[in-house]
Amino acid sequence: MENDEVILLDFWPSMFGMRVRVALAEKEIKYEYKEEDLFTGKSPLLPKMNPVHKKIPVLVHNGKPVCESLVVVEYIDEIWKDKAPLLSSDPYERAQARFWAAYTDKLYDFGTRIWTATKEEFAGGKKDLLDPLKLLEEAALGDKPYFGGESFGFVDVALIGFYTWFYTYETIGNFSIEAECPKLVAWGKRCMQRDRVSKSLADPHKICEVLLEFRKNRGLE
Ligand code: GS8
Repeated sequence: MENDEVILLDFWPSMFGMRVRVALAEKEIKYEYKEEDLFTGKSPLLPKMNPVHKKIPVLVHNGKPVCESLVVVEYIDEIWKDKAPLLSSDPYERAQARFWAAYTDKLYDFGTRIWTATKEEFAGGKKDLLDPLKLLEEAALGDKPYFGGESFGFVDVALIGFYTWFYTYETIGNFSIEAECPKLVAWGKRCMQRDRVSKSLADPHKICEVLLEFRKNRGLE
């Protein structure tokens, strides 16, 4: 384990990549970060390591690739199981966590609809994003500090990258997620107080800046 070679193929604003970065940080695993600049093109390594989807993130552990962010996070949790467990030892709690983590994937398309929308399209997109966020807040988080209860875990890892995009969705869509989902935003702030989490994430303002530039270039602003 000590001499393991761990490489992460990633792209800085990716909420999926952020899941893996956070999981590795929680486990205090040293790794080599390789940026795949998806704005300008992929390196030949990416399709080699992920021939099916050709997407980041890919974790390359001792030369062997593991793909799909949630699969990677589970793999990390299993391999480095002695430190900071992310999934519960209880099978039912594990099943619930996997269910909600998979549910967070939905947010990607709804979020993308906001930053690729024309101003006229925002209204519908806003509700499409807020509805699943409200459901996550009410049905999965409730009054707990973290989704799994008292400690930071699998669903928190799955969702926290999306939290860094909230600022972009709100700025471009001109609405407040905090006004609609106060407990969820309080959860995000709580997670950000963990150094291992906040240091692994992209800067929300930088994400927004890049996306506003994209919109300007496409004539959407
Ligand atoms: C999604 C990864 C993904 O969309 C996962 O790992 O959880 N279900 C996958 N990766 C994007 C970057 S994030 O927007 C990607 O690599 N896109 C490149 C492409 O589509 O060619």
